[in-house]
Amino acid sequence: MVAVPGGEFLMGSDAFYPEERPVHRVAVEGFLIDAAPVTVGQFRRFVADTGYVTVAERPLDPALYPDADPALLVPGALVFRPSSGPVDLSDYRNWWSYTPGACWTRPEGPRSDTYTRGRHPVTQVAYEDAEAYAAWAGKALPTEEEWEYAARGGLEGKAFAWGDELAPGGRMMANSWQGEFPWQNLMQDGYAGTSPVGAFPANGYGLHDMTGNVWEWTCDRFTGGHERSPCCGPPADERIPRRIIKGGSHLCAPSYCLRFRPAARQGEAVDTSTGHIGFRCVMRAPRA
Ligand SMILES: [Ca+2]
Repeated sequence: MVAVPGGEFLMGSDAFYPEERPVHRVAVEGFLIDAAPVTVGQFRRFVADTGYVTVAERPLDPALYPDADPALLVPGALVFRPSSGPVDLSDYRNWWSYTPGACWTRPEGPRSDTYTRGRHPVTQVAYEDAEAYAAWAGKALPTEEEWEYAARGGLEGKAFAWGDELAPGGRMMANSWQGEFPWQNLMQDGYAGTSPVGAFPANGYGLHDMTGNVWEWTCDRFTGGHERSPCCGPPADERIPRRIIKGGSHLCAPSYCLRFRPAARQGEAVDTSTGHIGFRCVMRAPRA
């Protein structure tokens, strides 16, 4: 883990999406934070130690999903599938599909695996899965304020975790999506999906993959009412509580969804597991 010194910072951004406004000054106490998202390998040790079964691996209770097709009430998760060409960008179903059998060991469904992805961020983890891992590790999930403060790496008011330029000197600084979403993934950053943690430069605090690669759960409830960006997944079901996710992912296309930035935020339903959401943990000093 990396020690992040306490201090004040400008949180949010007035330059991008409404849910990030207004910029406001926030004070944060020092804390420790994982240098990278929790990996598949680390999550594997947690499951081996505890026998934990993730939300995506459990049967769904029909009482909780009265409107759902019973055929879909089987264990599974949301899987991204690129379209074969341009599609209606307002309909998430053009690239997201609920896939029976998809889970953290099989992120794209039963025919996929993670044998070569031990150092990639774990995905297909719902909020309570992240919480359970954190508790096992003797850690906690970050608040949104802690997360954004850490992601900024000591820079003040910059668009990205490394400054204001998207690709300084032509260098890709995070795993996002280059090309036309959701069909043309040019992979100028070298990766079509997730990437091994640490494949991109660390920020000013020595933290890797704070932005891009996978969105990360925070412990803060999302109470805003903004329209969810369809690239990030299904629209909110008001009956399901939401938590704030931060950092954007390998599916963030600058032409469509410029959210691999410290200020970017979305509200994610706590029961959602997808291939572009993971998490990292923090440790706080005990209060006297
Ligand atoms: Ca990429």
